Amino acid sequence: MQPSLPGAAAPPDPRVAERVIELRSLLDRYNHEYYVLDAPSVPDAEYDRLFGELQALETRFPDLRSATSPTQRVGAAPASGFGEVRHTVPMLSLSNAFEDADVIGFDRRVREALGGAIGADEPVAYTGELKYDGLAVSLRYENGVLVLGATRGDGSRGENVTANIRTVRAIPLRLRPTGEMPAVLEVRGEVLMFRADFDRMNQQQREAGEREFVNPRNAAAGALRQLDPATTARRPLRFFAYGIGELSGAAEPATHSQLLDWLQALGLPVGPAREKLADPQALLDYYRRMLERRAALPYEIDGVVYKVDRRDWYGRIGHVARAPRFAVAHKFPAEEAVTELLDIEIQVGRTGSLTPVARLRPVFVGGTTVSNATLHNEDEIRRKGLLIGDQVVVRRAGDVIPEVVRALPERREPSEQTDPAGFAARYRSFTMPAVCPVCGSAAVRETGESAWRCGAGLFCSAQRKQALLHFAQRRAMDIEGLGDKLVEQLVDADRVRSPADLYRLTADELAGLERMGARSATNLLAAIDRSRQTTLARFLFALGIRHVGEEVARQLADDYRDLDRLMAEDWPAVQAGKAEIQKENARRRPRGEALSPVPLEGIGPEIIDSLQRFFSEPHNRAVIAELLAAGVVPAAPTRATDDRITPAAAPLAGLNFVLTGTLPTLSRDQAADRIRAAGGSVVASVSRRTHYLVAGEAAGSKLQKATELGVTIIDEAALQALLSSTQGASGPGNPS
Ligand code: I6G
Repeated sequence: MQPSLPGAAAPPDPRVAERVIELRSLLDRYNHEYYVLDAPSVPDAEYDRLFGELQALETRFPDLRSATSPTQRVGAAPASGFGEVRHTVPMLSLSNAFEDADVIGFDRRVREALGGAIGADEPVAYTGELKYDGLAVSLRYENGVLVLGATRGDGSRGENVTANIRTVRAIPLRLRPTGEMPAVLEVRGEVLMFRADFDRMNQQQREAGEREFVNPRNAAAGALRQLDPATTARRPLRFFAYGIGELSGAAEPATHSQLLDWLQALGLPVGPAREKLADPQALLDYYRRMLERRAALPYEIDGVVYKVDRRDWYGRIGHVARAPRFAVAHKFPAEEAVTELLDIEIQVGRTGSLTPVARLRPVFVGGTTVSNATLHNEDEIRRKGLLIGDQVVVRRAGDVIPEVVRALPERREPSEQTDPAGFAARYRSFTMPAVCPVCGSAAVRETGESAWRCGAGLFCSAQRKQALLHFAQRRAMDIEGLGDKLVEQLVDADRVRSPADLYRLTADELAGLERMGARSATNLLAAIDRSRQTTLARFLFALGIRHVGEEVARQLADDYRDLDRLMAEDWPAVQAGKAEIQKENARRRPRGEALSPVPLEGIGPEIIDSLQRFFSEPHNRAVIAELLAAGVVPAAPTRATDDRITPAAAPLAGLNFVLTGTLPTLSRDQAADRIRAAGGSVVASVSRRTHYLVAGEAAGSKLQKATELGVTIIDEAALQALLSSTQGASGPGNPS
């Protein structure tokens, strides 16, 4: 029975009341699919439409209102402060492990505490969970209804933030009925903000000229402490449950993994990467796997948590101070550190972009020593108010290039106010140079672009070096051994001006270079020779055409299958033809008529423009001619349907895939490689021609589009099953 707001009376028409109940249950279901199952089945617009309908009915018939209605999340008026909440079961903190040895020690202490309850060689089973970087809260449900939300505070007393907690759509206002509904259940977990939501929110702050938030954790904490719940409601908060406090009126699950499953069944979001781990070695393996996945997760984590799985052992294992001895947080290396900005230099990129790079006092962060970090562009430097000489926060997350996140102006000494001369001697502002620091050509900033560019193209030796490195990289022509030191020498000595010159190098010439013995020279020449046999896709990617990444190159190769055809293309005509078909399809779509296939789908006007510009440049055509004359053979792609490929070798022949979100074990590149190896195609965007959308965690708009178009959505496990099928697969049926 749902509690009603005071003054509720019998509904005027039973059909209205029925519709209100139906709408609430639909909206609860869609919320659950979105936040708990991570698999939305309707687009946001549909949710908003139903929400609007419910709101309208509740406004017209106030007696039908209910405190647990999805429309009643922002109910309370702004408060003047937060009341205090005493936690009946204390909210514990976790002790930390930093080294492998700490984890081994944790397991040893658990075993010692268990004494005779476990055999000498019998392993203790644990659960591994992610340690989300957010704010711990306790949610009290009475008879399935959320009645209280509190912060952790000092573990014994926190603040009553119920009105704000109610605005978090990931937190159910009512638990889903599953078996016994507990009379009291206190759910413990973390309120956090996803990275993409945080970036979007900061973008809005910037556009509104407001202060930006420092990081997702601070933004989440700040949002929960707003006195006006309407403000909290505008902040995109999420929640993951990881434990319980008080429980009565239902049996307590015997293990922590069962507890997490139960919480999820009750409608609470539980973190996805939880695993049962059999022994200390499994704990360490889990740590390393999660560390690798860290940067790809849609939210920040600062480590993993191991807990003894059997809950009936907790009493016996006990606590030290405020931390349980049956659990430990294994922390990842910090991703942020403070150091000094020594200077700002300019790096010239492959396409001439001039990127300011921070030279830093070396600092250990994210597991390595960092002494350079990108500053992106001059607007970013200005926005962050950086001065050379500042103390700055540096961030290195996973394999991502380190970046300067912000300055710490509060640490500037002397102060500009009290000692302007001393300040000017100590801190300098940065201005973009008017010329390219490498070749001296004028630097230009095109309208609408944030980057300055050196316009000299391949006449600029820095661009030439970058272009050669791009050409030789593994995913392009794959010339092993042609690294930056070598390219630098070859370009500086003017021995290599274009990629075609690489194919004219001799062993004698190479052997004269620094760090190049006769053996390395022979190996390099062999690698250069091997690269002559390549694919059209790799060749197109290697040319370094602006906006033509690997995926686009592959699609061009698939569609044209021949370099001459591609080079002879009339790009403005392609552009016009595409626009015409898209317009016609837009007319047909609402009428439900069959749509015409769009040529080069997913390749937009910016890319087509770039292709037009590249191929109309005589210099580029000359380089291609020289490469072909030097014996480079860009082979047409083998059609998955070619009779040389048997169905067993190409189970995914003729099928189009789109990948989205984070898959549990494969990176998107790995998944794409496997699909292609099995004869399938991977394209960037979802269309009616897509057969499967492979969706992982935090899939976004592609998932929504696939749902709208009725494309079959599968997870990684289903993809693996398709990959391992030896029958010629037929599509799931939706596209023709
Ligand atoms: O099981 C857990 C997962 C994640 C946790 C936890 C956590 O922090 C983000 N934190 C605590 C304090 C406990 N378990 C007890």
